[in-house]
Amino acid sequence: MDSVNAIASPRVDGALVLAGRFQRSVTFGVEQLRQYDSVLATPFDLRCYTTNRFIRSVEPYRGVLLTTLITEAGLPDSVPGEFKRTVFVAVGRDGYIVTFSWHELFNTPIGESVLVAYECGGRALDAEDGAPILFSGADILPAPRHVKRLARIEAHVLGAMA
Ligand SMILES: Nc1nc2c(c(=O)[nH]1)N[C@H]1C(S)=C(S)[C@@H](COP(=O)(O)O)O[C@H]1N2
Ligand SMILES: [Mo]
Repeated sequence: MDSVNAIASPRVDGALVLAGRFQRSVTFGVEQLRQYDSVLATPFDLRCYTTNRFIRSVEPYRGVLLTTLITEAGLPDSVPGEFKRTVFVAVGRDGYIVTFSWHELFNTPIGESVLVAYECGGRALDAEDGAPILFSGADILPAPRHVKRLARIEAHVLGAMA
């Protein structure tokens, strides 16, 4: 579904907040996430980047594309073209952070498999499973950008250093 059922509201526990240099701040609970078109990921092996350790095999995730949520919040547009120098910072409840650029999400195939997942192998994910999970399906080693308990997506518009 395209229309917004996302509510601009104060943070609710377990909800995902998009804030910073978006056109508006938006909060999504799982029920809101489920109202968008969903994407089914392919199964993969979760493997740590730092140690190359195999963690586990993951059944197909179902979720909403991160680009869909970003589009709901609105890319920055106060200066022409600034949306192209935006980076998105994803933050877990524990403070764990990963980054995405506008280019990789909107101008490369990577963005077509970056999901905020709420289901795995046909079963709803709960908080203990790490829901909602942000996951980048095209990464070489998936564990770093497999963020459990995703809490926030921030938009930052970069400028050149003086
Ligand atoms: N919220 C959150 N997600 C995270 C991390 C973290 O510290 N916090 N670590 C990442 C890294 S580096 C690894 S290797 C895996 C570890 O997955 P596991 O906790 O299921 O073993 O989670 C990834 N997702
Ligand atoms: Mo890791």
